[in-house]
Amino acid sequence: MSSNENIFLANKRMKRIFLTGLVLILIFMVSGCSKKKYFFEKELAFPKIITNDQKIKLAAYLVPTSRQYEWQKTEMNAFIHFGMNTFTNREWGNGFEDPALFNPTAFDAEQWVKTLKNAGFGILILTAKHHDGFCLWPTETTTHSVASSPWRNGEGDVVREVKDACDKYKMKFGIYLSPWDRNAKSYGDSPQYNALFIKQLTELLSNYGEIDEVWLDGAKGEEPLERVQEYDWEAFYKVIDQLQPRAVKAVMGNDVRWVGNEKGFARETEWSVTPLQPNIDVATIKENERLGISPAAEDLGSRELIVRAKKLYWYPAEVNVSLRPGWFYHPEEDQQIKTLKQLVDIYYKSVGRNAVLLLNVSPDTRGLLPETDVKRLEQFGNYIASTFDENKLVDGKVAWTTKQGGFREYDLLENDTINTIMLQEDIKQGQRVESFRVDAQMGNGWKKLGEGTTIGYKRLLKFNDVATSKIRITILETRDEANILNVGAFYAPPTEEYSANK
Ligand code: FUL
Repeated sequence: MSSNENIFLANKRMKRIFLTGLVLILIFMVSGCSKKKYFFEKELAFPKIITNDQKIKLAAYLVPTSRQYEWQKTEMNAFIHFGMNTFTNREWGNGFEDPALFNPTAFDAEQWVKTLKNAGFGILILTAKHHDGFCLWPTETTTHSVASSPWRNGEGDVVREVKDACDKYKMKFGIYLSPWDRNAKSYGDSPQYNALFIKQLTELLSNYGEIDEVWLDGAKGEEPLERVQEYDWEAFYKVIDQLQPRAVKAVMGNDVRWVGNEKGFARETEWSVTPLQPNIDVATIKENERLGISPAAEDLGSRELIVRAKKLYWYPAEVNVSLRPGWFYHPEEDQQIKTLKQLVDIYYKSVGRNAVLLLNVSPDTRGLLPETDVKRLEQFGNYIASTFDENKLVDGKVAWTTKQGGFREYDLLENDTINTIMLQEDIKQGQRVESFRVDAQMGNGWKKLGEGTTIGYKRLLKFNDVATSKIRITILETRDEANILNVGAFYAPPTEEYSANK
């Protein structure tokens, strides 16, 4: 071994000893020996010498970055799939489509944005480029774009019009830019295509103002061997972080995680604290394999998993699901729009399970959201707003902290019928609650309304209608002192009745 190598190893050892010491000091601080609280933002590497209990305790001190927190607060976002596939009636184009096919007859981005904003959606994410490679903005990287289409005589820019409408109606904006590109000639020549992709990202993230989310899709279909592409994720991340430091990077990005299905449901137990990371390099792929985890895994955050992990991340779930069976518009699906009942169920199982809902809508060949879809979105937005606008509890917003087993009672404003309880943890102090229980006072005693596992940013518990004047929330298990931020009681009317009356 050369003396250089010796110095290198000694430095490495010193660094490890130093980091271990640092983490141990932090453990000491979070163990209650210090009044001041310390948190780990976004990621946390465990030192080698640490007990299982200490690992669980540290997991309770992992918190979101401010952009992750802002994103979580949006609760409901909208996806828009619009592009070449809208005109070819396909879900996945092959990249050989003639740009002349792209010609919406009554394109109106304001109609999309007004509808979505009124329905309560926070960010609008547009498919700037899908797998077929057709770009909805006049890019310098390819002629396969709106600039070669007859729409607005080749002078149009869908991204610009949607972003302008978002600014006008105060909606946040995000982009979906598919890494898989079936049109780009350079696809498969890795450095060359990566440079093209970076140029596309740069155009979109430099020329359209504030961008709040960049959706990096993981789909990569079968391609001939000479077109197998190695993406340079690290470089993509750098461009996004530099140009739009407030944007979250989703799915193949490391700020927001794909929930693992496209049905609209998060898990009953949904942890934002997890060892999972997107499969962007060999080391990450190996670590995910060692732990046996993937976005669709049943368990992403249990104590058993944490004990086996080397690192943990704040990596919250996003639930993407479409209002129609497909992502793009297909006339034959006009009768298959999700019912209000299905949408409300999705809301309870996404927003109500510590995830953010990303509901997709599909403008048609006119460039408009079909009237039936607009009506359904209106109905859904009104249902959610009217159900959750009025909290029936006195002092629901008074924050409290408790150890395992602690509880708090809440009076209702008046004796009233309820069927939903909403709970929120203060995730700025971590996600900690592992199980809770809700009871209602009935006569002289208490009746159990239900129980659940994780809370996180928001948890909704649904039960049969009950008339009561007092409820009790008990924190059964928690990884450290639980910080409850907000509790609500609501009455959600039957969706059938609601649909008939509105
Ligand atoms: C997937 C894509 O392959 C679908 O076409 C769609 O865009 C969906 C949201 O993501 O990975």
